Amino acid sequence: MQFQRSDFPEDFLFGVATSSYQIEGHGFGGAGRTHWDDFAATPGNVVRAEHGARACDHYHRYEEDLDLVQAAGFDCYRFSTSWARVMPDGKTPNQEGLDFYDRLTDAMLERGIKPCATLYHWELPSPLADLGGWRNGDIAKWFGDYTETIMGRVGDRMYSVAPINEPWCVAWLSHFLGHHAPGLRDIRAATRAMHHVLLAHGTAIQTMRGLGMSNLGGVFNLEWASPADDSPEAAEKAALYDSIYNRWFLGGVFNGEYPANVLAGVEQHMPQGWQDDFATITAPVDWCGLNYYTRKLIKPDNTPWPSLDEAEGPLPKTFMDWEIYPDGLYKFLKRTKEDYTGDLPLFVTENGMAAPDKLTNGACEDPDRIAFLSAHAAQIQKAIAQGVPVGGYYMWSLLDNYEWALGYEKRFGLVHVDFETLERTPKSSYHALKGALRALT
Ligand code: IFM
Repeated sequence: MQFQRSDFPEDFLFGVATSSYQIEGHGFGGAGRTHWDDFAATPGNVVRAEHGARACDHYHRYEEDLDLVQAAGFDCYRFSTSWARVMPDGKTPNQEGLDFYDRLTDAMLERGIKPCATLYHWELPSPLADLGGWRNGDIAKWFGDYTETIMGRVGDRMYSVAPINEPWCVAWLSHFLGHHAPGLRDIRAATRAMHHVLLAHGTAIQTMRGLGMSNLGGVFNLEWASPADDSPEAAEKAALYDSIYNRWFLGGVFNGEYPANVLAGVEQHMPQGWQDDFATITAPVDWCGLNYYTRKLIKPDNTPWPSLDEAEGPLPKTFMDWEIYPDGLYKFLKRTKEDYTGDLPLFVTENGMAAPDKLTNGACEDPDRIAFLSAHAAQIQKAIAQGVPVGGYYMWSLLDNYEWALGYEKRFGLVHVDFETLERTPKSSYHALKGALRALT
C-alpha cells in the first residue's frame, strides 16, 4: 500500500463496508421475502439467477468475519440492517432478526470496532413492494417505523447511522434503467422513487433524532460525468447525467432543491405537494458519505430525453468494466464541500474494485486492488491538504459477495470467499492494508 495511517490526520477513520443481503444469507433467521428474491427468480435479471439465500453465510460466521476486520486494524465496520430480517412483512417485528443485530453489534464492540449502520441497502420486503414500494409515498412512514424498531434495539450502541445506501440506485437504476429490483423501466415510477427515497431518508433522520441519536448522515453514490467530445450537445448531456446521478440527491438533502434540467422533464410525474416535503428531506445531518467508483463519458446523441448514451473510455478498467479514475474522487470531495456541505465532515463510505481473483496454492494475489486503493487514498490526501474536511475512508468490501444482478463472479473483497466451502482467505490487499493501518506508536 502506498499510504499509511500516519499520512492522514490523527482522528481519521479507516473502515470496511458490507451490506446485509450481499453477505448474510437471507434464507436464515426468519427473514421475509424481498423484492430482490423476486427479481432474481425472474429469468434474465441476474446472472445464472443467483440470489442471496446463502451468500457468505455471515449470519452464522459473523464472529470470524469481525475477527478479520479487527485483525486488519480497521476502526469502523460499515454494515447494513435488513428491513426484511427485522420485519419480514415490512411492518411486524421479528425477534430473531432483532436478536441477530444485537449480537452483531456487541461482537463489534467487544473487538473495539465502531458500528456504522445503514438502514436500507436494497432488500425491500415483498409485501411492501406489493403496495407499490418506493412509488408509494407511504413508504416514508413505513421506513420511519422500521427505523424506530431497529434503532430502538441497537441505536444506543451505534457509532454512526445513515438511512439509505445510494439513493440513485434505489430510484433510477431500479425504476428507470430496470437493472436492479424491482426492475421497472418507467419514468413516472422512477420520478416518484427519486422523491420518496429522500423523503424516507429525512423521516428516518427525524425518527433517530427523536430517539436521541447523533452522528447521523446520508450516503450517496457519485459518478463523475465528462462530455465525450467538445460539442455543446455533449456538455449538455453530461450535465444532465450529473444532475440525475449526483445533483438531484445532494441538492435535495443539502439545499432543499432539485436541479432544473431534471425537473423540466419529471415535474409532471412528481407527487402532489412535493415541495412541502423539503422540510423533512433537509432534516440536518452530521456528515455526508460519498461512494465513489468511476466516471462516465457522455455522448452528444439524439436519444429521447432523458436517455443518455455512454462512450467507451480510454482508461484502464476494473472487472466491472468501470474506468479507473481516481481524480474523480478528489473532484467530488471538493465540489461536495463547495456546493452542498460546507464544513460538514465528508466520508468516503465506499471505494474499491472488482477483479477475477483466484486462489493459487492457498493465496490470492490482487496487486491491482492495492494500486487502486493507493491511488484513491492519494486523492483523499490531496483533498484534505486543500482544506476539505474528510473524516474517513471505507473500502468496499470486506468479503467477496453477491454483486446483485452480476451474481457472485465480480469479486470486490479484501478477503476471498470460496462460495462452495465458504472458506475465507485474506488477499494480498488485506495484508497490505494491515501493514498500512498499524496503530501509530
Ligand atoms: O456492491 C455494491 C454495493 O452494494 C453498493 N455500492 C457499489 C458496490 C459495487 O457495485
